[in-house]
Formats: sequence, structure tokens, C-alpha cells
Amino acid sequence: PNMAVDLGGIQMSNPVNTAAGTYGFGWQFEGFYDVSTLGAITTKGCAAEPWPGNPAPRMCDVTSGVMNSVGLQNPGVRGLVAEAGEYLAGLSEKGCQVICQVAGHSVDEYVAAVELFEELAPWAAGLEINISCPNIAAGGCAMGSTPEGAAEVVRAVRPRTSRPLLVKMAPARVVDVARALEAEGADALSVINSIPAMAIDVHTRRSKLSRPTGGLSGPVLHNIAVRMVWEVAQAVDIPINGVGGVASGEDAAEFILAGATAVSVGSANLFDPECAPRILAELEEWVASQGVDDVNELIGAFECQ
Ligand code: RRO
Repeated sequence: PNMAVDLGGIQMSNPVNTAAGTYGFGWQFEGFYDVSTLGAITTKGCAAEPWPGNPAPRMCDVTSGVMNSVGLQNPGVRGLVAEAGEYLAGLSEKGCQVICQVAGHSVDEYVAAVELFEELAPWAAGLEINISCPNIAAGGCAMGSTPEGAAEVVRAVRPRTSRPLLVKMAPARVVDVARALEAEGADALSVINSIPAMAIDVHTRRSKLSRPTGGLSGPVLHNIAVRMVWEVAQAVDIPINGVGGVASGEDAAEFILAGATAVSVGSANLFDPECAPRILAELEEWVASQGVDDVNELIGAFECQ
């Protein structure tokens, strides 16, 4: 079947892509499979200048999934380009789209990062504005929890780039935030980021992370995210990238039926670094099993009784 999709102007050979922060800058996975077989990858969020992130431990397993308090450690846009620019340019030439995630503490910092990507990353097919990091207490990355805050960031960056703009949404007030983002000119929405959570070591009475709280991701997120994708798909006309607990082709198919055009693989990359191409193969089998010859026919094809 045809698996090619258009995610708000990003032409992908198939819907499967990788979620920012779970995939480094892509080259780390080349030893496991040919990354260019994926529809797209999203690079770890980068700000205009490097950020140190939080001290270890900043990731731990919990019963329901994975907790992280990474705190957006990143080498800055220049550091990303120096480390991986050549690799990412080659990847995009091979037909795998590169989406660069953008971070900032303030509206001005998002603008500065977008301007650097414009100057230094001509190979980026799109930019994903992350307004939903659960591990940044204030400012830019927390602005995604209100429609006003979300709109403010996109209003400022929209005029700075003609490339497709995705926005990584928080799992909060998704319908109102999505409508606000569409009105500001976002081209697509990634629904959703990890859920603010905490994990306590009862023996030491301390957090299992170096910070009291973190973001919870993995299987626990999946069905919450499916519902949010479905709600957002009914509220806006721009395409959606479904993110949350995808570990199989069926998980990806659920997002597509709920209305997602593309699907990100996140935490599963950490448990099984070879999972993304397997998920793609399983998704392709499912499309064929539905008796259609184009995955696009299945987007939003959930039968709502
Ligand atoms: O780096 C992080 O702490 C982080 C980010 Br930016 C994000 O968007 N989501 C997450 O769970 N962790």
C-alpha cells in the first residue's frame, strides 16, 4: 500500500517517525538499522545556546512506564549542527525527513533558536516548537499548558520561518490549545508530551530522580494520547502527529484511526532500539489488512458509533 503522508507540508515516505529526546540526533541508531527507512526523525530539543540539563539520576523505570527529568540538556543549535549536521543533511537526501525540535526559556529564546536553525540547518524539513517540557519550571517550555501561552510562542516564531512548524503540545487543555495554535499558523501538532508525574523511593524518602518531579511516558500514556488525538482531530483542520506509548504497529494504527497523519515512537526506542522499523512493517501489514491501498484512507477512519 501507499504509506506516504503529508504532515503539514513535511512529505514523509511513511507515517513512522521518532519522538524528540528518545533518539539523540539519529546517528546513534545507525548501528541498529538504516534510519533512512523511517518517515522522519525529530532531533533532541535544542535552544539557541547550550543548556546543562539536570543532574543524574534523571531517568528511571516505574511500574507504569518511564520517568525522566532530563531538563533539556542540549548543545545548542550550533552544537547540534557541528555534531550531526552532515549526517542529518545526508539523511534528508536519502528521503528521511529531519524535524528539528526547538526549545527556549522565553519567547525571545525560541525566536533566537529558530533564527539559528534557519541560518545553519537548510536540510531541516520542519521545526517542532516544544512548549511542553515537564521539567522546565517556568517560561517557554511550560507555556504550552494554556492557549494564551501557546499562542504567544507561535505568534512570535511563525514570521521567522517559512518551513513547516509543528508544535509539541502538553497533555493539558488540548482542544483549546490546539485551536489557538492553528489560529496562529501552526502547520501540524504533535499530541502529546509526557505527563507531569513523580516517583518516590520509600526507603530514602527521596525522589527517584534528582528533581522532585518528572515527566511520565511509555505505555501508560498511550490510550490517554489516543483520546487526545481524537479530540484534537475533531477540533482543528491541521494534521496531527500522534505521540505516546507506541510500541507496536497496532498502537500506531490506533493513532491513525483516531485522526493522526503520522505517529512518533518515543520511549520504546529506549527499551528496544530496533523497534521503529518493526513498528513500520507492522503498520504496513495492518493497512493492507484493511483492504485499502493507501494509509491516508485510514486517517480518522475510527467508526464512532
Ligand atoms: O528534556 C526533558 O526533560 C524533556 C523534554 Br524537553 C520534553 O519535552 N519532555 C520530557 O519528557 N522531557
